Amino acid sequence: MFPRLPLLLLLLPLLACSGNGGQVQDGAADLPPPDTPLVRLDQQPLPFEAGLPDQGLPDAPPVTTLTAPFFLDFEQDDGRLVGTRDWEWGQIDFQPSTGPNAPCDNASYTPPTAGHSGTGMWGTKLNDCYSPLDNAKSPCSNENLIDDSVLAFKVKIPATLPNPRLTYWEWSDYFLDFDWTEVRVDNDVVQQVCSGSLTTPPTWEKRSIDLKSYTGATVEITFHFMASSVINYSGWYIDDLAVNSD
Ligand SMILES: [Ca+2]
Repeated sequence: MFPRLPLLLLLLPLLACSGNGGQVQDGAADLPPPDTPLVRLDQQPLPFEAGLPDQGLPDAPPVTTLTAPFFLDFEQDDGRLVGTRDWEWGQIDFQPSTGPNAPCDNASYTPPTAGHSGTGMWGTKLNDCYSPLDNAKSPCSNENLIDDSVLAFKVKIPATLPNPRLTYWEWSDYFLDFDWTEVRVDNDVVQQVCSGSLTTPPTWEKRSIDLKSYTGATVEITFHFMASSVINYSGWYIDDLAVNSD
């Protein structure tokens, strides 16, 4: 019935005890015992996490739930945000690679020289132009969330917090509208930069998004970066992020 499967794989369902349903999966030998919780109670996985391993990418770690009000300058740590694909936390160290197949396949890129505060930030790669991931497809229409570069966190917005807002500073240097960005709250699009033109030369700019309709809720906020397969600039950078009262 399964002529290509090793004999051991065929025997594993018979040998397995209850707890994993007898399913055979890659890396099964590395899994913790069935009683070990895989996710802490205050953490939940990305909604698109399940799609990542199939594409050969590492599992995204669980998303931590923060409680508003908070402010993150990303100087000492990553703020417990989670980034997939090109998103990196740290200091800018831009040393663009060169050559016809290098991410920076042109000279029109202007990375920040420092964070909006200090030197720490999140960015779609901190040492090179962003990757030609070819996940931009249709500008302004995000048809496939699974292949985006996603920066994510969850936030509990207490009912006692008046006029809650998401604020952050961004440095935007990408090739509209082949490359574009959007911000989502519980997968509702609350901001898109997908047409027109960006500030030239790029500079740190403040964004502010009203979260009043989410008062009293715990929501997941995600920053989505989409890149075409050609002409990459330095990228999208986020610093000094807060959810607080305006
Ligand atoms: Ca900073």
